[in-house]
Amino acid sequence: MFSKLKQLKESLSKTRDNLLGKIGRLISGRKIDDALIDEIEEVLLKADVGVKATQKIIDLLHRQASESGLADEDSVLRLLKNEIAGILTRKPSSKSETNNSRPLVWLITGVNGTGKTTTVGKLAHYLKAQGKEVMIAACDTFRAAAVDQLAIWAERSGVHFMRAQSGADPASVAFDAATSAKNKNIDYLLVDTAGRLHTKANLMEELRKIRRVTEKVIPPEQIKATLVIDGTTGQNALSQVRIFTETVGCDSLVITKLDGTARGGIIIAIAEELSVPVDFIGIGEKIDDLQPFDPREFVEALFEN
Ligand SMILES: Nc1nc2c(ncn2[C@@H]2O[C@H](COP(=O)(O)OP(=O)(O)OP(=O)(O)O)[C@@H](O)[C@H]2O)c(=O)[nH]1
Ligand SMILES: [Mg+2]
Repeated sequence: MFSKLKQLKESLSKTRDNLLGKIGRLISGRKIDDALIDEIEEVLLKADVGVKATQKIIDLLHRQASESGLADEDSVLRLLKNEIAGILTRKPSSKSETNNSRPLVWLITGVNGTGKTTTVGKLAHYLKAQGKEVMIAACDTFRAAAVDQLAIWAERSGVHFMRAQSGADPASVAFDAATSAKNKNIDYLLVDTAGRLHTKANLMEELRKIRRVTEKVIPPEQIKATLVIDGTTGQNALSQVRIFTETVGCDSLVITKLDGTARGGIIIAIAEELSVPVDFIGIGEKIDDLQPFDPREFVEALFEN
């Protein structure tokens, strides 16, 4: 049986090697001085930990080195682990955890190809396995093949599925699905939307319309806008969050493709710089390659083989 933590450790292996593996190799047998701390800073920045979180970690290293001395490799790694754990666990609580009304609508947004449709399929599977009634609204009217794939996943998981006809108005599908979900006492309505560049005003307006129309049926506090970020994107992720927040709101994040990337440090940058919680992480292409983001497990997977 493949345990959850083992799955997480395997998928984070490249990030772990790029981040702590590199730092470990760097400091092995060397004196912990300013020059070495500069090199550690470079590793953190290259691993997408972000300027702010990196600065925080580096300041701490300098302080610790001058005050009590950082004797060895282990004390540096221990300090890094504590600091990263501290940054990741400061996450604000997510909207859905505090709301008992149903249905809860998750409006899944994001730029092209980040893994939205795949995430909707995985999420439906995850929630269904927890005994929830789930409906998917496929509001992407551009990618028929992807919608067909999603329909197959929905059927396999035994969840309700509503699709847009090609060329239909995505907002009208969202409206129909919201109405149906309400009548059927569905717990979760997952709305998959087409990928859009956050710089294209007309597409962002379409997203706003999907939200507006859904709010005609479902109270706004039951609607969660969830932005899907590709974990391999690097620092651009931060501006995606900012712009989606301005246009359609951003209540939570899903970070995908953390398997196979060495740039998983982005999740540390996001936690340090933005007040949006990470709800789930995507760690593969299969239907069960999605995990609720657990900061403690994440740190453990990042630090231990
Ligand atoms: N390795 C890996 N691949 C993923 C993950 N999530 C999605 N993918 C892959 O990323 C590609 C794009 O996924 P989609 O779900 O179609 O992305 P999308 O955001 O819906 O794309 P658009 O609707 O075109 O914007 C597919 O090949 C997925 O299998 C993940 O967590 N890990
Ligand atoms: Mg899609």
